[in-house]
Amino acid sequence: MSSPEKSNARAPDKQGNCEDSPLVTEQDTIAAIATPSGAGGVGIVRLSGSRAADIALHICGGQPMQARFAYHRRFLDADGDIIDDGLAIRFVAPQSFTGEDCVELQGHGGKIVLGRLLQRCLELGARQARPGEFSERAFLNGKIDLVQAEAIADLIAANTDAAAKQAQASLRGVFSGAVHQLAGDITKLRVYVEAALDFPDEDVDFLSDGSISESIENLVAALQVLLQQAHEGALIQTGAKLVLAGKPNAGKSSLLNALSGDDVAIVTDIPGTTRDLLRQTVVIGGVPFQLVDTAGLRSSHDPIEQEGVRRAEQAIRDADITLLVIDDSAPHTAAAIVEAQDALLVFNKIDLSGRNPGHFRHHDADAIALSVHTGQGIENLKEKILEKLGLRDSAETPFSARQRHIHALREALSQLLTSQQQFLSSGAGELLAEDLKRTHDSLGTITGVLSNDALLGEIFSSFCIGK
Ligand SMILES: Nc1nc2c(ncn2[C@@H]2O[C@H](COP(=O)(O)OP(=O)(O)OP(=O)(O)O)[C@@H](O)[C@H]2O)c(=O)[nH]1
Ligand SMILES: [Mg+2]
Repeated sequence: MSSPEKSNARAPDKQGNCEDSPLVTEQDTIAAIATPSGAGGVGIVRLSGSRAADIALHICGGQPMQARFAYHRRFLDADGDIIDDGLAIRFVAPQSFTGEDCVELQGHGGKIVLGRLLQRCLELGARQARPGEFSERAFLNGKIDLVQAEAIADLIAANTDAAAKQAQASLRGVFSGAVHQLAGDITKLRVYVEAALDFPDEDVDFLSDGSISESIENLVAALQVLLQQAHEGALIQTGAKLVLAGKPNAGKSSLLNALSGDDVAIVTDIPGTTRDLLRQTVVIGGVPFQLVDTAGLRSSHDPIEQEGVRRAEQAIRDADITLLVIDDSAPHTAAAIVEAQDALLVFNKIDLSGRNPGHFRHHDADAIALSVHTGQGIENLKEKILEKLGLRDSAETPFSARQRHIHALREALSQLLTSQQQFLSSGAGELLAEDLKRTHDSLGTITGVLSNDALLGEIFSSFCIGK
């Protein structure tokens, strides 16, 4: 069970406005198997809600349990037959993960045993929990905010060390803390602006003393840093899509094999070997990448190859980063490079062309010279990929984030920049006050200070059951 250090969210009312509303108490008691399906040494059934203790008391043969003590108990069915034996631990509201009365029944990790134990909980009046419902209740009861709830799911889903470490940081409240700090600074500025508007007859003209412009500038800078960190934090969680594109025979499939350290793609010296997209997950610098190998780009009358090229072009449009692989041992023209736009150019086969390995600039584009055959330049390529995505060192990214947070931060930044421009050109405090409020509201959606049922449904439905 997670116990976040910070608790910032308030329970939202029906309009989704959370400030100063009382704790939400759900009346029904939920139950779920909290451990993964399959065999395990221990399996846990979790109960949360006002009847949790009562239901557990029945299952455990009526012997009372003090909160936060582990009791060795027999778990009984309706006829008094033993389903299993194990540990029962009771948590009393609000000192539990969900903020409600909770019980954990820790038995043996078998499908049948846990299924019967859950069934008994349902017979005694509990309801099967929906995916993420325990975390949702923790959020609604103000135990964790939305970022922390999302971090729990990200921590469970993490498949690299960096992703797990950063999700853990968000769960501790590192990201939320940064958002609150920024929201606090905006509040101070709003108070200052409102005061200046309310007392226009004061000797000092607050609106033109320069401190407002300075504060907005500082806020913009802080928001830009947070946005960059969130961008990195999201990429490390979800991974980036990297597409290998280029003319037939350039060595795209060979590079896919080299980066994944596996012989996943067919390589031949026949141009047009790869016809379809081939995907492979590879970790580079702690960041998971989905590598996509594509059909060589050329015009063809073969309908299969035409479709392959169409898919390749679509993959390039969807990519976070594209490597345009060029055969440096064959004649290549600037045309291929123009096509690349902001792709990273990879000049392959330098074992034949004799070019030095490593980074160089080519027609104002970043280029890497390498040889898949000798391995020279491959490390330079990995570094450049991370640098291009703003991920020089994944270990320095302070927290995990999601696309939802990035959208909200972008919105907040654009509102702030608009307010800055308007204020500089007109000096009108009323408009500034309004824009600052909107910026504040955008930040509020991140931690869930402002939220609605649709958003919550979308977030929590993607959780696993029992969390
Ligand atoms: N000498 C040399 N040959 C290479 C290198 N990389 C790839 N090749 C050769 O180039 C040929 C084409 O390689 P592939 O990886 O199949 O090229 P591709 O870009 O995937 O080609 P298509 O699938 O046809 O689009 C093969 O014979 C590879 O062995 C390299 O670094 N040096
Ligand atoms: Mg290929």
